[in-house]
Amino acid sequence: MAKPVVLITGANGEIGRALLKRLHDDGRYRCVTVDLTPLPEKYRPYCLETYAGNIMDKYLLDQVAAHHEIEVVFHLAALLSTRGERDPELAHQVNVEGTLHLLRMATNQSGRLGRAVRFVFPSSIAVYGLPNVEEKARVGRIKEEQWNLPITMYGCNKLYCEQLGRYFTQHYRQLGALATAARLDFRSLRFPGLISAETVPTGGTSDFGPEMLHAAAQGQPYQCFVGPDAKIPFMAMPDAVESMIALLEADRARLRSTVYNVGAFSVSAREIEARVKRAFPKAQITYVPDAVRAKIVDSWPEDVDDARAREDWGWKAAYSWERAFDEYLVPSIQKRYSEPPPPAK
Ligand code: AKB
Repeated sequence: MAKPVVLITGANGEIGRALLKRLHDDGRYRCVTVDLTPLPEKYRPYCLETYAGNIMDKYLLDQVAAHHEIEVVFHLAALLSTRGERDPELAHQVNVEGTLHLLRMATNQSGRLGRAVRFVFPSSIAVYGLPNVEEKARVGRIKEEQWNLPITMYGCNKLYCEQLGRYFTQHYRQLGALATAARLDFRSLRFPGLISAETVPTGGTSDFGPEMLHAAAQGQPYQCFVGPDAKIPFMAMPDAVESMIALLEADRARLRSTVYNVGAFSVSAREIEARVKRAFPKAQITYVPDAVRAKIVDSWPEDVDDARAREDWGWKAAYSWERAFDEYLVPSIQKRYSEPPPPAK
């Protein structure tokens, strides 16, 4: 039997590259990618086909769907929280209208295939909006239904798209001839801040964690844009990728929800600094909080309660804070920055 075709949007981003490599090593899927920017040479052999284009381009998406029997979508393309505050309308277009195009395309594809296309959507802790740091400390590990009051456009977009996905899965076209056609199978995870040894994120507000580490590893000084007590949950990139695959492959009948928190560890900027300095003693880290970005981080929960994901599909992070640093981040990052850069193309 032919291996299922997986469509990855935003494949050239942080999560996309890690996911592509993981799926390639796994060997059970064939990947088709869409990203605004062409994939670097290194990642092309991992793909059946790559498209450079915009998810706002419905014609492009129809073309992709016409050429491939897509059975799975990982819709990763998004404008993150800080970038979204700089241009909220653009964030809405990309994050909401772009997602709507993908949901429609995948729904049509489900109809054509006669079975539900599985649609995996990374949501975020940005969907939460705590009113102040006292409430944040009081709540501690937040449950999916608590404080769904985001203070960023990105958070609003993610929260709404979770609902759109649920709607497409359960209710879309409930009237008329298509009422009984195969629907979409939408599954989403709320990610904490992600830390990768291979890539530095751009446009996010949880970026202070990975930026601090990557700056230290390159011997560069770092000015942290939140105060030392700012605390949110984080996850190592390999766990983020594993969680998406585990949710994709979970038995539908066991899923009680279309939205799941996934957690790993929770640390403050000061704790990251201390750990970074253990690995890179010459690191120069100062704190120059940016009022808006610090406020966004303060509105995000200190930690997430991921009991539902553990119960429904057996989620458990492999990387604790110590293990993430000792076995993944520090060794990989040291290797990465000691290697000569790849030749310019
Ligand atoms: C961001 O900072 O915007 C993202 C997120 C927490 O979803 N990394």
